[in-house]
Amino acid sequence: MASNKTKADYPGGDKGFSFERGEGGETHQQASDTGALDEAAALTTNQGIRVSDNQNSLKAGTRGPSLLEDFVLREKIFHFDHERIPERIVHARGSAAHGVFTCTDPIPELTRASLFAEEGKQTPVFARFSTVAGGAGSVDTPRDVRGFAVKFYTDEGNWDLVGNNIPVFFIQDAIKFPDLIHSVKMEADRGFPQAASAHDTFWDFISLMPESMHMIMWAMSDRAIPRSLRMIEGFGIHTFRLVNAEGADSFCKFIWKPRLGVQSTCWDEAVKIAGADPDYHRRDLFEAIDMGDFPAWDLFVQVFDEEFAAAQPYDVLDSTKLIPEEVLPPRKVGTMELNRNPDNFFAETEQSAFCPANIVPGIDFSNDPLLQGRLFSYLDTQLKRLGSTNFHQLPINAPKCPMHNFQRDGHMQTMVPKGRANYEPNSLAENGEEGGPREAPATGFTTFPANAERNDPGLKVRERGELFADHYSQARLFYLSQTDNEQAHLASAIVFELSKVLIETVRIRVMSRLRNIDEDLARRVADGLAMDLPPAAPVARERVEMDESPALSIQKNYQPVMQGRKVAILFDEGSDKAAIDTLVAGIKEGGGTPFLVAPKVGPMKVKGGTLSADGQLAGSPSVLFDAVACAIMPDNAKKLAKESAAQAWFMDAYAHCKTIGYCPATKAEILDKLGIEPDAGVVPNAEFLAIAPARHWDREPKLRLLA
Ligand code: HDE
Repeated sequence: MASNKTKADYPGGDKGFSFERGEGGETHQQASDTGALDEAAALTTNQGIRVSDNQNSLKAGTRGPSLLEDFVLREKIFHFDHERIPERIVHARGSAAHGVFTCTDPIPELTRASLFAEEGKQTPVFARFSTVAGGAGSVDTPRDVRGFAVKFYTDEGNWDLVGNNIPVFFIQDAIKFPDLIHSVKMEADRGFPQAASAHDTFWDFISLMPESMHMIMWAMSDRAIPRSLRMIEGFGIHTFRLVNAEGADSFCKFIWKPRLGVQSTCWDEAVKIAGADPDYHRRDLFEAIDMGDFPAWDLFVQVFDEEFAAAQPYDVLDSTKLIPEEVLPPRKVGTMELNRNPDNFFAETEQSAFCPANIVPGIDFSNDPLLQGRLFSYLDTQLKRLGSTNFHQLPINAPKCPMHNFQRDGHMQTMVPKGRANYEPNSLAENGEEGGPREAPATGFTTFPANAERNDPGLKVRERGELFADHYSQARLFYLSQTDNEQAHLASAIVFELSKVLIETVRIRVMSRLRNIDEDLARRVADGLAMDLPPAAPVARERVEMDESPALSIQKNYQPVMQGRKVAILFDEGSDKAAIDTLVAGIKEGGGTPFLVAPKVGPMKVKGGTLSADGQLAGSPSVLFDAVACAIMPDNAKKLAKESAAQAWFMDAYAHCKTIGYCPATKAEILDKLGIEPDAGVVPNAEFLAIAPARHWDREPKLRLLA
């Protein structure tokens, strides 16, 4: 049968092969391969056999059955059938990039870790950001915690700092992790909802686990709906230990702070982004790096000793507690810049294997029972996912410093060790043979000897530290440290989530816990649900009052800078190019990215030339941008006023409290008719650039009934 493909239809068709249609209609593929085809250009099987025809399987006659001997077909389909590997049970949806960590403020007095030894010392890194609950194909903007995992390829081995964008966690002990994750994932019988915590089983579990209340405050806050992965903080969460060259130790928490500041979306915006661009965060990270706008974070440490720890009203081994920055100011040690996208998503992002147990000399663990459980889990999970104990040999996981030992064989072994020395000690060197590596007592990793607390008799128990029982003090600290607007977002998020909970007793139980955090919060949630407030739940340990921590608020620390922001300009036929050019230049000058939106994408005639849009109006809703402006002629504005995509464009920007820059025709024909009144953030184009990246939250009460 004739194929109707021609050379141009085939990728690589211009690289030496030509596909020609034969006379009379039958196809024959004619390779311009005279044997001189270079190695890279020739398509081969996995055995290196050159493939002459990649379009047709081998058949017994033109219309006959396919033949089993077709090893080209069989190999190709066999490999395809096995392309998927198990996705991560948590953090399945992720995006990653390569970069470099530069030590800016060495801390040799605290740690012998080589990456912190000298100013200017550079260490390659690979960072992967993720959501927790959804599958690998789920959307990027659900309400969820974001994973923030960094692999440092140090010259003394790999160190993985596997953290989140929230400094505390839901549970105190690893033994509860499978329960937590089962409860938040899609429900077991129905397979929904995906990537969402707003359902019965999650809130049922949470309501029965008062230790989760602090984390719930964070998860219901705007932290859980970030604007960009480039604008999230990162936290190692657990207390770790630093050990210096003399063997002296200190405790330490790790914190990443984004150079672009922390910024979040609002809930309505996050929901709409999920529809407009399910890959929103992945695309944002990829495009920023691709255009050379490299995201950067500063790494800080909070360093303390046993005495400090003993003086706090909480246990530093409890992962549901943080150390307020105002109490213990973080100290900067270096900067991470992500500057290279992976070449291949599967080989790098998907196969990257992080493990909190990967530490280097100078860093050690604490007895945090959540951390201790993680030390087991990750290695185990890699074997399941990557299928071999040799997963460390994959390029993305391999250390960049020398690595040799006597571990041998196993599935997919890629190393080819020479000689007989596969055991230690051996005396083969005395026989003139290769003896292999030896222990390094002076420079090798040695575990810090402290075990439990000094006065702990160390009996085997299934118990928690006394202070672990205070579940509410820090939840209250977080809530009270937020702005009024942030508190309203938080209360509204709980109302939204509980409104999706169908079991009434669960809602009631959650409210009974909220009363122990803050009466006002509990009242707002009860009002939002139109339910009565239940009595407060009994508490295991009385709350202590803590000083507010402004560092916990996004809005109190927000710096409206253009750097790293994406700003859209809507235009149409006949628009004034000079006005658009001015806006574009101003956005670029501030380090932002302009994006032209028009009803059509092709080149359009405008006053002063032609312009092509970067995106079509219906496919480029304003939720995808940080701020919007426009330059439209009166007739076109009249036309656009009837277009629902244009109406939604402005209404959403307004409702999401963004800055809107307007031209006279847009104001008269569109904004006025939509009821969008000028305010501090709805301004003529001439005033737009100065305030573009700001969010105008004081507009919100006019637009939305918040709890
Ligand atoms: Fe994880 N976690 N986790 N986790 N976690 C995994 O390891 C686990 C916890 C975190 O981009 C898994 O390779 C247990 C806290 C990140 O590839 C698994 C417990 C924090 C990532 C696992 C926790 C994290 C993971 C799944 C309770 C913040 C993604 C796939 C003790 C400090 C890393 C994998 C990446 C991934 C287990 C709790 C962060 C199953 C048992 C707390 C960022 O091993």
